[in-house]
This record gives sequence, C-alpha cells and structure tokens, in this order.
Amino acid sequence: MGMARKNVDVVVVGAGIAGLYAMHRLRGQGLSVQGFEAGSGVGGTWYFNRYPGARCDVESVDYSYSFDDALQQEWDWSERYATQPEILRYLEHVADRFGLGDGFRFDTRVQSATFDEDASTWRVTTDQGDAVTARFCVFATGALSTTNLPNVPGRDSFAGEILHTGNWPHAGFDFSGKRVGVIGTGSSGIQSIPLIAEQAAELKVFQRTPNFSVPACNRPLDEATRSEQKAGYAERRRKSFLSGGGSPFVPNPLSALEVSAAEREAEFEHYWERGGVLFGKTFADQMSSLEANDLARDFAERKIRAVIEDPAIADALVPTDHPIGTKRIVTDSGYFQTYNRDNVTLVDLRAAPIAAIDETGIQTTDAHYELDAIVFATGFDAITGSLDRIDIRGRGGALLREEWTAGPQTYLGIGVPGFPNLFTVTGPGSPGVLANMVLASEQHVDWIGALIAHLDANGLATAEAAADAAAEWMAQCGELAAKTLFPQANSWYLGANIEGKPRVFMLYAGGFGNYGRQIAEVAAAGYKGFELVPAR
Ligand code: N01
Repeated sequence: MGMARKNVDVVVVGAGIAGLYAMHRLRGQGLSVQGFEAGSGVGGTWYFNRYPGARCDVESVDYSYSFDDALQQEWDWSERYATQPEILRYLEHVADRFGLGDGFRFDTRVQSATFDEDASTWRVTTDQGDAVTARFCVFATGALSTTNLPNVPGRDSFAGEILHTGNWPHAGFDFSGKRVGVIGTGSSGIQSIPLIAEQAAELKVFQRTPNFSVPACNRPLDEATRSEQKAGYAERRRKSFLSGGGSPFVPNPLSALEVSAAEREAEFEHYWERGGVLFGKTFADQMSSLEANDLARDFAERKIRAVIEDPAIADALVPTDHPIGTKRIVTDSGYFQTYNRDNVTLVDLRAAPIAAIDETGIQTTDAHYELDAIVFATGFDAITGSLDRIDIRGRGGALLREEWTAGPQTYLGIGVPGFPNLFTVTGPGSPGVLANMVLASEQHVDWIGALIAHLDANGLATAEAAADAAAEWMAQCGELAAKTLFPQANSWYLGANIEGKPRVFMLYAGGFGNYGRQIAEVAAAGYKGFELVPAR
C-alpha cells in the first residue's frame, strides 16, 4: 500500500458503513477521494467488535445498503439478525463489488485536520506520515468506535488476559477451562455472556447497572422469506425512510393508557414476540409518558423473573433505575437464563463496587475473585469520542473538542460553525444511533454529496454552518429530547458513561423520517443556515 495522494477533493475518515458509501458516492460524482482507516480492513464497528455473540439488533434485510438494487437483490442474509462475521463479509463484498478498498489507506489513523483560511482547504495528517490537502473533510468515524476502558486501580498488573469487546482479537479467544470475569452488562456484555458461559469453567459477571433485554426471536431465513423480502424491497425502503427509526416498522398508534388491561397485555405479548428493540414500539406513548412506560417496564420485569430460577438473582437483574427504552434495549439470545447455570455467578457491584484489579483477579469492597481473563464490556466514548481524539482545527485555529466542552454544536448534525467544508456523518445533532445506521449513513452522504455538487456548480468554495442556525438546531434537539423520557437514564446518549463529559442528550429525537424532511427542506431552500462563500 503506497502513500496517500497529496491533493484531493475530499478526505473521508473511516471505512465503516458510512465511509464505504461516502467513497462510492463521492467518487461517483467525479470527485477525487482519499480515505483513511485505522483498521487493517473495511467494516468499522463490524471490523472491531468480534466478541462472541456479536450481532445486529436491526433485521439484516433492513440493516443493509439501499443505494443499489442489484446489490440488495443479490445478497442473501442467512438469519433474521446477522452475526458480526456475516455483516463483515457483506461489507467486504460491497467494498469489492464497487472497488472501494483502493480508495483507503488502512492501518492509518488520522491525527489532525487543519483548515487553511487563505486557501480554503483542509490539511489532514496521519500517524503514518501522510499529509493531504483536501477541499472537504467527511468524518465517517462512527458513533461507537472509541472504546471506554475504565482505569480501575491496578488494572495493568493483572497477569491474565484483558480483553475489550470493542477491540476483540482477530484470532478469537478460547475461554475453555478458564475462570472469566465480564465487567459490564450493556449490549456487548449481554450478547457475549451466554456464549462465554458455555465455554468457560467459571464466569463471574460484574454488574453495576442491570439492563432491559428482550429475546431476539432470531431465526434462519429460508428461501421463500428471502424472496418475499426482496420482492418487497422498494416498499420496505420507502417506509423505512419515512419511519421514526429507519426500519419499516411504525409504533402501535394506541396509547398504553387508553386500552383495557387485557388488550394491553396482549399487545405487550405480541411486541415481545416480535423480538428485541421492536418491543419499544408496543405503544405510541411508551417513550414519552412515564405512566405508559411503567406498564411496559412491569411487563418486561415479569418476563425476566419468569426465566430466572433464583428470585434473589432475579431481584438483582431487574432494572429499576431507568424507564425501559431510555437506554438501548438489548436484543439477546438466552441472556437471563444464563444465570441458572452452575458455572455463572452474578456479582452485584451496587452492593460492593470494584475496589481494584490485582495480579490474580478483581477485588470488590467485600470479596476477591480469582480470574484468568477479564472481559471489559464497558462500552464507548460514544458519538463525539472519535472526533475528540483528532486535532480538528477550524477557522482561527479553534480546536473542535474545545469548542464542544459544554456539548457538541452542529447544524443538522452535519455542519459545524467555524469549520467550513467539514461534515460529520451520523454525528451529534442527527438521529444517529436512534436510527438504522445504514440508511442514516446513506441519507447523510447523499445530502453532503449534493451540497458539494451545489457548491461546485455555483462557483462556491465553502459551506459553513452559521452559528445562529447551529444554536437553533441544538435548541430544537434539546426540546425534542425533553418531550421524551430519554434524559431520565444515565446513558451514553447523554455522555453519562464517561467521566467529565457534559450531560447533554446528543441526538435528534424527532424521528428519522421527520429529520429527513427537515434536511431536504434546508437543501431545497439553497442550504439555508449555511454560509456559502464564493471561490476567490
Ligand atoms: O456499552 P454500554 P456496550 N465498572 O455503554 C458498565 C451498541 N451495540 O458496548 O450502566 C463497572 O451500553 C456499564 O455500567 P453502567 C448499542 O447501541 C449494539 O454494551 O455505566 N461497570 C454498562 O453495564 C449499545 O447500547 C449491539 O453502570 C462499568 C456497560 O459497562 C452500544 O453499542 C451490540 C464500568 C457498558 O455498556 C454500547 O454497548 C453491542 C466500570 N468502571 C453494542 N464502566 C447490537 O446488538 C462501564 N461499566 C447491535
């Protein structure tokens, strides 16, 4: 692999779902593009998150690109919810099919991006010594890619293996015969725990906060189902782009409070059987009314208790600190049942927190656990983390992470005041992770591509989000979030999982379809809210 090109129209950072499509779309409109990717191959989050049990919680038929009908007709998903290896194979296939890999320099981390005000260009440098000048920078760095490895005292003295779900060894890890500790019970912990339990001699799960998890109801897809899905793709995608969450499902329009108890129970049962995050759509007001949410929460609690043999363990596993859905509902396969196994112990950190890690294991305030391996399933510095660790300097040398110390400021989740021609894909201020990330990435990249085409067609050099437009946009995001129950959870949506991060709900909670309409209106109005500056 040679050095990167010195001078291009666009630098794309990241070769995950968004970066791959950006490479395809922007090249396709005649732009020269240089991509950079820290991993050794394409895939982004699906490249790094190789832990056992990793799979998507959006149905594969929906969690796939829509931009090319031949692609969606050709590709066969084997299961309703694909595993990480299958999704990675799909993304590698897309890269091959559209010849995208050669646009990226792999094993290369972008270190800085600096705006040159005189030339109206960005200078991008990497840890491999590249220095590239570009008119535009597209940050497709992902919402969940900078891992959070808590700095537990003594961590590095541990003599056994330390793993993080978000950066799993490519060769896998054999837990056979080992005493294993898993710290964290978010999606990554909950997906991996049942599989680790099957292999390990002993598994201790260190739980600080219990989480809601709904069985995936995963199943293999047969040929008939696949054919039916493919025949209906156009309609499926149309509905998805209009929907709240980017998949072709709409919430039940009923209020949980207006139906009879029997009807309510039947609806909960029906949506529970649909599996995973779809349970969040049982009633229209489940995410806005605490009273409605409590009913959903009570139903989920009964489901959890029904599969756990020991009531004391069930007590410890039932979430009590947040309304259901205000943290991403986990989509699991046999999670709660795992605690019925003889080789699995739940260590409740609310009763006795971790005090330290030492050479032989984990010390809580009341016991010591001897371990051969510790799995950190402790999540990510989400949404802003991957941007914050790059030195991004805009006009006047302003550093992006310093501009955002009180919380991210974007216009439409795409442009940033003071940072002309820099665009974020599925970044803060957009629906981001509240939507299907594949379609959300396509939506953003298409919009950015059209903006660049508009600039070039009109002799314009730069587009910069106006400060007042961004302030209004973020205020709107705050108002939308305040109408929901989201702010009530200590979630990574609010940065609550990272010490020192400002507590701001970072996403647009008004729905993917509504957001799409809003950004289309901005484009139709000549990119209202952006300052468009002619070339000199
Ligand atoms: O991370 P998380 P994740 N000591 O932040 C605990 C997506 N995803 O990687 O809640 C002890 O949710 C922490 O405890 P607490 C999905 O959107 C999707 O699991 O802070 N514990 C929590 O239990 C998801 O939401 C899939 O008290 C500590 C856990 O670690 C997002 O990624 C699969 C700790 C972290 O949970 C992130 O999920 C995987 C400490 N010092 C991920 N620090 C799909 O299904 C943290 N914890 C598609």
